[in-house]
Amino acid sequence: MARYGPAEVEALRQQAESDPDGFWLDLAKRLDWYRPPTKAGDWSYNEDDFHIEWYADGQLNLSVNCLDRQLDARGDKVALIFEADEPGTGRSLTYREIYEETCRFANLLKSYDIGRGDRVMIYMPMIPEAAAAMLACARIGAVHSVCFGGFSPESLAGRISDCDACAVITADEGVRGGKIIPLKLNVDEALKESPVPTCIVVTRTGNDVPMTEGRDVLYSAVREALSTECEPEVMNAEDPLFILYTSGSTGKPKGVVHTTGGYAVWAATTFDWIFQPQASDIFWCTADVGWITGHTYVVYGPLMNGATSIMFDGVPNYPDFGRFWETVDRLGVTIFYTAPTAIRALEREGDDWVTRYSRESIRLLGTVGEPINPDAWEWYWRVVGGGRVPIVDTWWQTETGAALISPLPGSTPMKPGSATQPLPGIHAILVDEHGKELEGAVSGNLCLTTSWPGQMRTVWGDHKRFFDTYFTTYRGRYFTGDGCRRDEDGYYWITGRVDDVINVSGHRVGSAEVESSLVSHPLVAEAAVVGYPHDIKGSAVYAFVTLNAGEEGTDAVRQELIKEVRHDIGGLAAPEKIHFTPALPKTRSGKIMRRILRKIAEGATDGFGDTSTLADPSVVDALLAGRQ
Ligand code: 6R9
Repeated sequence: MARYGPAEVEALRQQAESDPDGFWLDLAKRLDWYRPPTKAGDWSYNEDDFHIEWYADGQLNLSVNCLDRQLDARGDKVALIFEADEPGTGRSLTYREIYEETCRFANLLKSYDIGRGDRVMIYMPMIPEAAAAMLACARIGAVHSVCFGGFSPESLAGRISDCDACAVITADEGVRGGKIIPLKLNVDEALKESPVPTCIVVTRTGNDVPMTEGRDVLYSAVREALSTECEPEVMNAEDPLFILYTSGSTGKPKGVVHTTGGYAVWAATTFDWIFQPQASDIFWCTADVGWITGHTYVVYGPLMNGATSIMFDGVPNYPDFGRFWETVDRLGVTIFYTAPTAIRALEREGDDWVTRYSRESIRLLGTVGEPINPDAWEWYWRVVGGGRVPIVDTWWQTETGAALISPLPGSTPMKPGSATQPLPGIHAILVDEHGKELEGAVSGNLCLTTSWPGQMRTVWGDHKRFFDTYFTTYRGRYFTGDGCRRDEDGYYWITGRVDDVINVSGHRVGSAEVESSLVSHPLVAEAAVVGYPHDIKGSAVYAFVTLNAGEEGTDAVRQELIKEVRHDIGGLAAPEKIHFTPALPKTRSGKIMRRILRKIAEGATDGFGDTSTLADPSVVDALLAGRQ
């Protein structure tokens, strides 16, 4: 039975409205505090008084809430199941084991004099040591920043220097889809550009990797000697917990900062509300810890709730397209949470890959990362879920820390393709381009009018950028960057990004970043990048490129440019299409008219709207002629 049935959810909603402080303080009671907070939120989105704080007088340690706190009741319960790339070759760690591993890691960090407020970069595969590394940072008050293993050395270096990390934790190599990922070699390359004094290397494959004397330490060589106890630091609720870099519509990736107390409360609460974990659940969120979904719903949310969480280090199509469902049966997965892009990719391969497995253990399905088209939703519901289990479509962002719009299974009726309604305490509105709030069934830009505990607190090193990015488009409101439709039942249907962020397979790619990578190539004069609809990826990267005079846009140049983007950012940002054009459509003031580029990328041949402000309207014809 649902713990949050319609009556309980209604009671939460009512309390959130009638007694917000009491509501938020009650949520904080699910954690262990050294000093319980007496204050809930204290915030203002206005420029003259801009600040966001939650539970400011509370003190806690997040690793204690994930680990120590669980030891008495469930020390021998499995906390993490490592599901390795090669099916059946993983291992499990109990709460006591991950506690001890975390303490060892924490002691190792401390031996290098790493402590409160220091930044530690984590560049690892999805192995339990990645979680231990994160939790170890939380234990000693260091701020972790996880960089997804698919990002290039260049991207890693940029992050290391932006947050001035004092150490990197990595693995010798990763293994995904049967292929080796040279993590340590990548780190070595990154460290040439952005050196750090300490690099800890965890063994994953055991293959030889170069080690730099005095800087690199092999974890397996020192592990035994490290104590399995480590006194946790007493952290203030507003002390930073982690930095996670994410792409925005301008410039380099932003270091999104989350703090300890508010993030912990919101991650723990939403995991409980949305997944309603039972003691015997085996929870599988397929995300990598390099993304916010991995932080909140692979590591912190499940562990704070004493759940068993799977860390999946593979891909959906290895060794074959049945991987997810074979694993579900083998591990007895009860809750399965993945991205629409994976669902679409699997749907295309046919039902047989799914139906040859029983999947009878599954009681709840979830999606996250991008809008799910009703067709894919239906397939997920009918074929994967056998038409018998609810689907939670959870809308949220790196910036929001945890889910904000989502059904609560058992009390929110579902509609295929809709993330349904804001969670209790969350105030979502739609505004027009002038910021006027729109009522009723309508489409607009999605904003939040009030703060919530899991809200990001700043952009690392650039507080002004935080304010400018999120609070100036519509004064006094947090703007999500998403477009959204609300229907007559008050349900929200996210339509996707309305800014220059491209959501590729549920991962954010900034147009500006790809453009700056392209123009760094010596042959390129100018580039403009937009997203266009893609069957599997949701959106894909479409690059319009103007080469230097006299250069020819050959296939070889195309390959060169793709290589450049892979090198500068990583494979996921690589353009799917490169369209060479003698010129880009610009206004007389020199602004690129992306609206036109988006239309062309979508395949339109007319209907470009008003092109009279273009400096040279004939550019559009040239663009159409140059389409591949
Ligand atoms: C958690 C995460 C955030 C962007 C967000 C939106 C899109 C996420 C969604 C969704 C429709 C959902 N998004 N969940 N769109 N329905 N259920 O994905 O964070 O990587 O920061 O991306 O993803 O466009 O603004 P992040």
